[in-house]
Amino acid sequence: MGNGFSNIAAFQSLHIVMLGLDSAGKTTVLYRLKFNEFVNTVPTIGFNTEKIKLSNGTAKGISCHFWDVGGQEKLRPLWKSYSRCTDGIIYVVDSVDIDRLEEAKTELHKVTKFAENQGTPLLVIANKQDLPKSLTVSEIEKHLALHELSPSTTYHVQPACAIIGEGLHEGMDKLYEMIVKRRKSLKQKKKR
Ligand code: G3D
Ligand code: MG
Repeated sequence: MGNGFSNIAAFQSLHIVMLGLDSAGKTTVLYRLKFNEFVNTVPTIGFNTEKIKLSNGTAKGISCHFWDVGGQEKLRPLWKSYSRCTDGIIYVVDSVDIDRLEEAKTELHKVTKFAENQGTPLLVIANKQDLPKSLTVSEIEKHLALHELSPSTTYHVQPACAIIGEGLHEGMDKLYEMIVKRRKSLKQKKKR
């Protein structure tokens, strides 16, 4: 029996891709989850990858293979191949970089429209909530026009501060729940 979550934990690790504009905080999120401490980052040229066993919340014990792909414009063509057929997409946004939210929106909508990403659960991390004038979850949701995403894309927006780790485990729990739900519904569809 159980809640269905343990089934996934037992036999595999999840494949998660982390995307977002350069300097949004992706690499800080990655190493915060990996080492549970702040790691000073340098701009990512290419990608970083880490296998991480989540240590908190409902998703505790779940192994995830994270791919943190560079967000500079010249690296964004890589996003398509890295996001293909993943279990979940994490999209990190700098909540104070209002000038680049339109660009962040365009890039996010591009990624979710790829045929291979249809229905892949999306966790938006509204990062840098520690900074003054950071936008709220509903403002980020509006700027990114999340309501315009395909109805098959389930999403959650998580306020966070990656440097101290606040909000990251809550966000991972939400992503995990969405992944489990999707798997269940795909399984049921197959049975029919
Ligand atoms: P990226 O991988 O998305 O390109 P990084 O982004 O993880 O390299 O982070 C870019 C900068 O944002 C870093 O600062 C990092 O410390 C900072 N940062 C990441 N998360 C947060 C946060 O939650 N709050 C604040 N205030 N800063 C954050 P530097 O100074 O090294 O460029
Ligand atoms: Mg980086």
